[in-house]
Amino acid sequence: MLLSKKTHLEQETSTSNNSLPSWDIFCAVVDNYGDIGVCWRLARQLVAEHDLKVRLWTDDLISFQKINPEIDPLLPVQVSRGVEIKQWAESNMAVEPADVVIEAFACELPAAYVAAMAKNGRRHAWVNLEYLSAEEWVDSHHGLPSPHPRLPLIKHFFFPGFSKNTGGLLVEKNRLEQRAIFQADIKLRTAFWQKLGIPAPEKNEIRASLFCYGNNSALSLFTGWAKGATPVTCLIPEGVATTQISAFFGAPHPEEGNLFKKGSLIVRVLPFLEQDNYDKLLWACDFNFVRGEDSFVRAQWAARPMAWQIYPQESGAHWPKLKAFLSRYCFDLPQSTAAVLTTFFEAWNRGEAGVPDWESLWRHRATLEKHVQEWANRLIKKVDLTTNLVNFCNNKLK
Ligand code: TRH
Repeated sequence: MLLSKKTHLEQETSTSNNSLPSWDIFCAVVDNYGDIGVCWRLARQLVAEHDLKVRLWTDDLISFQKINPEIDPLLPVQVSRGVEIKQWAESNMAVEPADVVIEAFACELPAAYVAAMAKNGRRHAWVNLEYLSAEEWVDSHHGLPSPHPRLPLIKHFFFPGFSKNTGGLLVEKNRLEQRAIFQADIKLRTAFWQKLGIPAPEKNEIRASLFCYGNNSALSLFTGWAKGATPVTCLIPEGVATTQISAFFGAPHPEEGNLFKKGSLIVRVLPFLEQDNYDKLLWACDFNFVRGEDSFVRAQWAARPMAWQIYPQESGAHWPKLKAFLSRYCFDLPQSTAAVLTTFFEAWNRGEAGVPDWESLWRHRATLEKHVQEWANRLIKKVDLTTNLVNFCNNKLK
């Protein structure tokens, strides 16, 4: 018998426990993939680990499809990994609000939806999930209320962060154990490279992933790697650093599947990977260049040395955020390593020519490799963001 779409959806999502609160997550994609990247991780963790019924509303299914190939950008409603995914469009909005409503990154809920929350007489937990920052002020702002100016509703601010007074960081249960198994097992890693159609690394090769914003420092990095004595394979997702790849290799339109070689350096252009496979890429590389918010957090769970390009803000507001992170991250490092790492991060973020100085940084490889393990083990001791958020919202519903 053919099932109607609605019945089919109900069946697919019906495994969630009906006595638990329902969740709506709203995600407007400002640009790039971080907004949907964070919301997608949160949504599927709520379903997989907390057995909750979750709707994820987004206005950009095309970006979503890049990190989750199951998504059909033409469907107004669909289910993936037990999450009901809804296109955030006027025509799709006639719904009863969920018990918990997450407004990701101050994306502003539809007025009619907010009015319905106020009108239906039920209690709602309404949370603005903020961007991640390592700055100290986050501790005192996490959890603060913001009463609606007209309606009997209170929105609360929920801040991810690095200290135990914040909402914590997104991390799935057993993720670090899975990573450790993967990193210790050459067969798993070889199978992963095979799946990507890439040979496993040579014995003394350095393998790096590179995900950045338009960054001219990449040219200096390529130059240093190409001239160096050690073979380097740099894996870059399609659409990233294309200007720099073009300029360095004289390739007009670098695209997925391309391989470029100069001296000791090989650059391979990868397709965008499904989010869990991107995690594995970070686990499998010796060094990861990451950016924004979500890849930055995943690189920390990967426990591999990394460099972060923070999302640049016109006013320069990103610099104190970068410094705040570095002061936490470098706290336990020997002074000489901390100094080299800080210089490297700052140069990478300024996009300067001539720097960053890879050679100097890599001399500290052993110290960095030990440090990133300890850092990840320390961070994981704080409760994960999703569990914190579930507890926070359950309290607001009481
Ligand atoms: O794409 P980003 O630059 O996103 C940014 C930041 O979130 C920034 O803070 C925000 O203000 C801005 O968007 C609007 O970088 P980020 O945060 O690392 O997000 C990338 C997502 O894409 C992340 O979830 C990982 C995922 N990804 C894959 O799933 N596969 C891939 O191959 C790659 C390269 C990334």
